[in-house]
Amino acid sequence: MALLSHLSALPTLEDDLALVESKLENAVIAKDPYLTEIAKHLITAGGKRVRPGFTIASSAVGQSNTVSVPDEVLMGGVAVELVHLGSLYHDDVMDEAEMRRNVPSVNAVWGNHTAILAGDFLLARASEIAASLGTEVAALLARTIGELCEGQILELQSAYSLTRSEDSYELSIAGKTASLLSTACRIGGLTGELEREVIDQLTNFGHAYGMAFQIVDDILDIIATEDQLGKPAGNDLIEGVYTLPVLLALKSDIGDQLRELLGKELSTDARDQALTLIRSTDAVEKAYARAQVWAQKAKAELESLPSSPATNALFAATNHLLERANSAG
Ligand code: GRG
Repeated sequence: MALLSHLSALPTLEDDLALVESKLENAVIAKDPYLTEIAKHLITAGGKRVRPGFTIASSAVGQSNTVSVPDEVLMGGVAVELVHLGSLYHDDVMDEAEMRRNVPSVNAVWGNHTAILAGDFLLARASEIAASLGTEVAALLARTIGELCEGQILELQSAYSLTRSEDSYELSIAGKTASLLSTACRIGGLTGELEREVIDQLTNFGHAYGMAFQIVDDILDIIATEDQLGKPAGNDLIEGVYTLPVLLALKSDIGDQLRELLGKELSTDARDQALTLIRSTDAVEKAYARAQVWAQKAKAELESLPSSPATNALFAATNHLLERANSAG
């Protein structure tokens, strides 16, 4: 819960997230206990719950009193986290990942076919909950699932490409990551019945935060230690996913040396050489500056929102994001 545990600005968040937790477990009960166990696997494994946290905080923007949020908001958070979970089940199949949230991945335990179907089951439950929250929420979540797929497909299309552009990178992370964070906030605003203008500002906040979030994640893959990541650094390089720090390093003095190593499958030795090369440039610093620009945009949206404990909590979350990248490595 590292990203949210410091959100003392919103004292009710912890209790609300505990309610989300039991609602999540209830939401994935299937007729067959076998499917229930698989669908619960990553829920009980943990996760930061950033998205439901943002749904809850967004719904409370402008409220001076800190009371627990209504059930509709909590269920909105549950629907968003279920989509996130479904995408992780599918992502781990695509990456042949062995671990997720510090436990063996669903595909590693039950195989690819079961992992895909269980991921579909989570999306189905998310859709059912979204439908109970109204047509607008249902349509929004459906559109967001489409955006996740579009972002991911774009990333696949440029796998191992040394000519991947920064624009293509941005478009991909907008779809695969920022869209769901933005929707988490929008659903908080919608289920909290906030004013349209505020809902739009929260949506923009979530998008900008999500862009910074993914850039920081991509920086960590280059600079963090295996201990900090729970997996070896440079995993994206192994998968041929060339993220912003890599694209910036390709433009630097060592660009030609890096190009020699990349563009194909990598041995662990070649990955380590590539990491050393990238770290020797100012690419990480430049990528961090880009994350800072998005974080500033996120905070600018919050500045025009009514001040409240929830607004302060979203501010704190944005600042904490940048500290994460600063303290790694
Ligand atoms: C079926 C919805 C669906 C999508 C299919 C596979 C796919 C298309 C999209 C993958 C999207 C993806 C995994 C994006 C990465 C998002 C991301 C930054 C994940 C890590 O999020 P955290 O750090 O993880 O919030 P925890 O475990 O804390 O929840």
